[in-house]
Amino acid sequence: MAYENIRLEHDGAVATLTIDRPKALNALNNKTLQEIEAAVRSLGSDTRVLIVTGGGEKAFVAGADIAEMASLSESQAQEFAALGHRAFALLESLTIPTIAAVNGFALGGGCELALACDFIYASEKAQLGLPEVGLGVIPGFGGTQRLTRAVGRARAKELVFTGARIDAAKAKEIGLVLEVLPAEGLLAHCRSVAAKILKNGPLAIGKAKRVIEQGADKDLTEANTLERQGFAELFGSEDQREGMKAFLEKRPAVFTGK
Ligand code: DAK
Repeated sequence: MAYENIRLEHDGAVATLTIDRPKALNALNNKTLQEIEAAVRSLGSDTRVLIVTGGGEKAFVAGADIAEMASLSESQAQEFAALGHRAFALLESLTIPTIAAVNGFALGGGCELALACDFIYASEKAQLGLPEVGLGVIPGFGGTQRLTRAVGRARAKELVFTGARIDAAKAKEIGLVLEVLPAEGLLAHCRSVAAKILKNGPLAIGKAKRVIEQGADKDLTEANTLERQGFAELFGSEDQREGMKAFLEKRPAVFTGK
């Protein structure tokens, strides 16, 4: 499929989704959100890791498109919100690992897009923040909730109430990003992490992702029950048999995701 505002590239089992509208610092307008939704929906079972990044030199995504939002009618705003929620929920529901490569401004909806991924690596140039209150609104693509889960209530409130932009080093200090890389090494780092992931059993990774996500909002007993069920469900899979057989035969496992 031909896209206007994004690129979806496949390199073996790793797909890279680039939000690519540099003239507007990759801001999310209606068309871009539609394309993100279509791209995520198009991923087949041959894709096992998704990297999300921004096109151009300056931005990951500078937020929802303010110029487009400013003139929305109430019903258009509802459609825009529903589309955004659909696209973000779809991204978050992927069973494969998703890595945000934040290469510049990740503000508002852009920061929320990164937060909807499993984890974030940032370039030294990255600036992250949720400036929505300065526009008279609050984050609307899950930012208040996901940021709070990522960095805790007080930090999340500080960032949301002040609308402050923080640099990559500060974002790492508070646990919002995992690592800070030189700009030219950011994607290579994400790909090297993807390569490590690809050596492991895809069914097990999908299951681990599910129990981590579902368990995070439960008490420990209930969460551990989920883990136990997930562990047991993997027995009988070809991946489980192959993983353990390969270990005993002292060779690398060849996983099929079955
Ligand atoms: N929207 C539209 N255009 C944008 C943009 C944005 N968010 N950010 C930048 N641009 C455009 C600029 O207007 C400019 O366009 P031209 O003037 O060249 O035509 C071009 O990108 C380059 O930007 P600047 O000239 O401003 O570049 P600077 O380096 O000087 O500044 C900046 C970079 C990132 C600091 C600055 O552009 C900036 O402050 N941008 C806005 C950042 C922001 O406030 N982002 C949050 C947007 S609000 C919802 C769900 C979610 C949301 C809303 C509703 N519902 C569920 C209902 C989310 C809201 C947001 O994300």
